[in-house]
Amino acid sequence: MKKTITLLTFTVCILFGCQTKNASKEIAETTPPNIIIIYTDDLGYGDVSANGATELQTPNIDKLANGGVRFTNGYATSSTCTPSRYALLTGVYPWRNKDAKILPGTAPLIIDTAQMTIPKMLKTKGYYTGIIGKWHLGLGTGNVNWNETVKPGPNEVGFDYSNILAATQDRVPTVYIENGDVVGLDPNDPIEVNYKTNFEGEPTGKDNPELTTMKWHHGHNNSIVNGIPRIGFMKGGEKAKWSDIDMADYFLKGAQDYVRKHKNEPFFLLYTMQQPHVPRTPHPRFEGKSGLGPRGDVILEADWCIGEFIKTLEEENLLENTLIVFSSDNGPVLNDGYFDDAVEKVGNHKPTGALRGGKYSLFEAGTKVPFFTYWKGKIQPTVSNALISQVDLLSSLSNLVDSDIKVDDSQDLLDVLLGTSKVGREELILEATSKTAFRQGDWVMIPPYKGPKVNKQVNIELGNSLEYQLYNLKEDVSQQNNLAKENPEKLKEMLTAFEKIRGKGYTNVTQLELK
Ligand code: NG6
Ligand code: CA
Repeated sequence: MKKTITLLTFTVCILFGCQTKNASKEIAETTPPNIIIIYTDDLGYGDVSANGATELQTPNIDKLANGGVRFTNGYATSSTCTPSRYALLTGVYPWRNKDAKILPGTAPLIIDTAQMTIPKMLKTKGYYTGIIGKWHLGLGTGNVNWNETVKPGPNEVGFDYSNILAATQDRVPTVYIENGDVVGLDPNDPIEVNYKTNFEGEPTGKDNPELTTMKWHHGHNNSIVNGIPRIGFMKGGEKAKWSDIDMADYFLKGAQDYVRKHKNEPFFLLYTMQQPHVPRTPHPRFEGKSGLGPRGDVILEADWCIGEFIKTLEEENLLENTLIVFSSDNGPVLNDGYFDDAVEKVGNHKPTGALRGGKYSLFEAGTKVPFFTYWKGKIQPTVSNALISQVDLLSSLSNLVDSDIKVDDSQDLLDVLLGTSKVGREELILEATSKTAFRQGDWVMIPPYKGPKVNKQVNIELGNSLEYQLYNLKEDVSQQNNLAKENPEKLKEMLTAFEKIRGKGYTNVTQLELK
């Protein structure tokens, strides 16, 4: 059908000399474009100078943001990692999958191998697909034996190539896994991982602080690797353990090698960077460079990596035929479990920008993240206020490559991604540790939830309240004025629309407790 229309338009244009063209379709004519998603970990809306940061400069990320579409209403689906990554890859809201929550390193794969994913969709169109970086979507089916090929994992849900860290930089196993195999594993020194009990005789952050070079603040007091106490216990695999300070370079090189190797075929790359998640371990080249402590330093490091990566794309003449999407899996946090000066040295830097909340929060800073699309010579630089979510990538990219695959929660917003339309979604469900809120137009409604108002350990407001909350983001982007009481009509309208998608039984508050 699409082809017939294109042919018709083409014929009509030859006959009558068309001046106006369907912009996004014309863009897609340079088919098939390579597609790269650069996905950072815990980078806040305000952590990027293109989004207004003044205390730290991110010139390479800015190049994407200012040379493409810079979204001011671009969302991760969740304010934590696993659910956001799940939705990005599958086009399904994370709250539909009860397992889509922060996973231990031993968790089984939470994507059904029969489920549609971005890489699977792209493979139907002849793409080579790869992921390099953080995974955190579970591996195997239960008891993983890390000394054999670990599966199912990324390669079973659509990736031809994978080189990943299993969960997070602060969780064991602290090894890279390439196409299911631990990189550099010595069979005589097998790896064992346990999240409940330690292995006899193995030191821990809790009992052996003298062996740590980074101190834990909350959690993070199990096995010690490279002087850093982690979450979870691990034994063996000495030679295979990653070097934290070299991780950024390792993944960058992987991403560069990947594009060089696959430049002659359409490729997809999901480059999932570990920065600025804890533990923040900048390479010595970046140590002290931001003046904001290690958190700022690793943001500079990530920005540098992106610059080097773009250089590679330029050198290989790939930039004109590659769509780059840049985003982050959730909002920012300063102290996420280690004493690393993130709080002490933040100074005037505002990782959340003007937004309320942060990582783990139902408030805006939890899910509204840096979101940019860049395609040299194809996307015209613009700022877009259109509402868009990472869950929309599957159906939008599907349209880009002329595939018919669509997933219900994922809206086809290709024109919005390419900047030729500024009409985004009408509504979006936002999620934070299994609690959900609702954005519609300029409004956000947060239903009542029991729970602490502030997560004291990370010092972030979570959005819990026994009252309904209603904010008009156009007038109040910082969510300071709860309009629920003075606007009962709007509240009711939002609640009805929310429950139509979300169903009932989403809150832990009963009618009696409502204020
Ligand atoms: C939390 C960790 C935090 C971080 C987070 C996952 C503790 C006390 N906190 O449980 O440090 O690892 O999980 O972050 O252990 S995420 O970005 O992958 O969702
Ligand atoms: Ca994250």
